[in-house]
Amino acid sequence: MDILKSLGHPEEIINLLRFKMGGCRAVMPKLDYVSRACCKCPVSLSLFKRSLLITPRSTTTTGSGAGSGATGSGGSGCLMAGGRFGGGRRPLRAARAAAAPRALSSYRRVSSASVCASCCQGAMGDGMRTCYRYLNQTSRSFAAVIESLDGDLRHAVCIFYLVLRSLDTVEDDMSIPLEKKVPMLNDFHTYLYQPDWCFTESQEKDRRVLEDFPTISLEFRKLGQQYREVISDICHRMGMGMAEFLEKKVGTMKEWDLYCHYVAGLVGIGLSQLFSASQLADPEVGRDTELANSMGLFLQKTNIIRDYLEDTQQGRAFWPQEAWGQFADRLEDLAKPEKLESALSCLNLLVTDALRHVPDVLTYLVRLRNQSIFNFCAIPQVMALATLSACYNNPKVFGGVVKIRKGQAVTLMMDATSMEAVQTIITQYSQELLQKVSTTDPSRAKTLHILGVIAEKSAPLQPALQSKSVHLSPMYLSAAMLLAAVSWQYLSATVAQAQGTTTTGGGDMPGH
Ligand code: D9A
Repeated sequence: MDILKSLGHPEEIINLLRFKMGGCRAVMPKLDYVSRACCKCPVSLSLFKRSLLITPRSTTTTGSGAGSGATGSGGSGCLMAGGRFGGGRRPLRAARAAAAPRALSSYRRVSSASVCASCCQGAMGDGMRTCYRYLNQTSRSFAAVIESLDGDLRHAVCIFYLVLRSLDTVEDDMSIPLEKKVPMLNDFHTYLYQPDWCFTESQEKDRRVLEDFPTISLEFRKLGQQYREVISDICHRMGMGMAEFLEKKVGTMKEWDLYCHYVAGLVGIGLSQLFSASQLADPEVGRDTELANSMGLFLQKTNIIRDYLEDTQQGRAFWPQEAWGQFADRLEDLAKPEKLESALSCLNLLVTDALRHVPDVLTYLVRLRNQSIFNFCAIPQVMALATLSACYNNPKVFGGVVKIRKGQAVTLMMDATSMEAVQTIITQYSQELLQKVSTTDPSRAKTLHILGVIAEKSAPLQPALQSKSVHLSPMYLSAAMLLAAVSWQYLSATVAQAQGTTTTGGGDMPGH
C-alpha cells in the first residue's frame, strides 16, 4: 500500500491522495494560459490550479504558447499507473512552501483559461491521436508531461519520442542478428522518409511502434521543416553510435560518456534544438550542446546504475570496465554476497561520476523561460537525483530493484515547477547523500567535493527554506493525514452510494 510506505513523509500522503483520487492530471503542474485556450469549453482538467508562468516580467522573448497549440490530454495512460515507482527512501519537505513566495513575486501570474481534453482532441487527426496513444503505452509517466508542452512543440516532441523509442527497440532486440541490426541502425533516419517502412519481426515489449511505423513517419513528415531536420539528424547520429557500440564494450569512463552521449546526450541536444526552433526557448538553449548533453548523461547514467541487476541478468553490460575492473574480475561477480563491499565501492564511484553532471543541469534549467518546457525538463532530472540518492551505497542495487516511493515521485512531480523549488529539492538530496557517505569509501573525497559544488550552486534560496520548515513530528502529521484520507474515502463512498454510482478512488482522469 503506497500510503503506508509514505508514513513518516506526511507531505507525500496528501499528494498520493490527490493522485489516487484525481489521476495523473490532478497532480501534474497546471498550465493554463490565457492565450492557450483552444476551445471555449470551461471544464478544468485539474483539481488544483497551479498556473504560474515562469517568465520574468521584463522578458519579451517568450511566447507563451502563442495561442496556436491544441492542448489537453489524450490517451488513457497515466502517471505511474503501472507502479514503476514506489519503494525507496527519505522525505522531501517544504520545497513548495519555500518556492512559492519568490515565484509569486518575481514571475508574472497568468489568469486561467482551462482547456478541455475531449474537444481539443477533436481537432487532432487520427494519426496524431494514435501517436499519443503509443506515447501513453510506452511511457505512462512521461506522456502527461509531453502532452502539456505548448504549441506545435508538443507534437514535435511526441513524434521525436516515438522515433527514438523505435530506434531503441531495434537496438535492444537481441533476436535481430548483428549483420541485420547494424545496417538497420545506420539507415534508420532514412526510414522517416519511406512511407511504407515497418518492422514486424520484433519480440520486444514496445514492438508496436515498429509495426506501425508508417503512422509515426507520416506524422513526422507533416512536422515543420525546422523540426524534421533536428529529428532526422539526431536519429542519424544516434543510430551510428548505437551500431558502433553493438560491436564493442563500454571500457573506459570516457567510453561510458560516449555511449551515454549517443543514446541520451543526443536526445538532450535534439530536444534543446526543438525548443529553440519553436521559439519557446532562447537560441542559446539549442546552441549549447555541452549543457544539453549533460541533461541526457545524468538521466542515462542513473538508469544504468539502477538497472545493474536487470541488465546483467539479460546479458547486457553498461557499467564501464574501468570502474568495475578495480573491484572484480567480472561484472556479474559484483552481485555475489561476498563481494558486497567491492560492489558498493564500485556503485558509489559511478554515482559520484553521475553527480558531476548536476551543476550543468542547474545551469541548463536556469535558462528556460517557458513553464511547460521547464516542467518537462526538470521533472525527470529531480526524479533521477532521487533515484541516485536511493541507490547510493545501497546493497539492493545488486539484489533487486531500487525504486523511489510512489508518493515521493508524485510529490517531486508536483514540486519541480520553478527554479527555486528545484534548487531546494537538489539541496535536500545532496544533504541526504552527504549523510550516507561512509568514512571508508574509496571515492569519499570526490563525492564530498562534488556534493560541495552542488550545494553551492543550489544555495541562494536555502535560508528561506529553513525558516519555513514545519516543526511537527512527521509521524503525528502522517497519522492525522491517514485519518483524513480514510474519512475522505468513506465520505466519497457514502456520497457515491447515495447517488447510486460507484467510485473506484483510483481512476486516471478526474471527473470529466
Ligand atoms: C527524454 Cl524525447 C528521454 N529519456 C528519459 C526521459 O526524459 C528525457 C527520452 C526521450 C525524450 C526525452 C528528457 C526529458 C526532458 C528534457 C531532456 C530529456 O533533455 C533536455 O532528455 C535528456 O529518461 C530517455 C533518455 C535518458 C535515454 C534520454 C524521462 C523518462 N522517464 C521514465 C522513467 C524511467 O525511470 O525511465 O522517460 C518514464 O517516465 O517512463
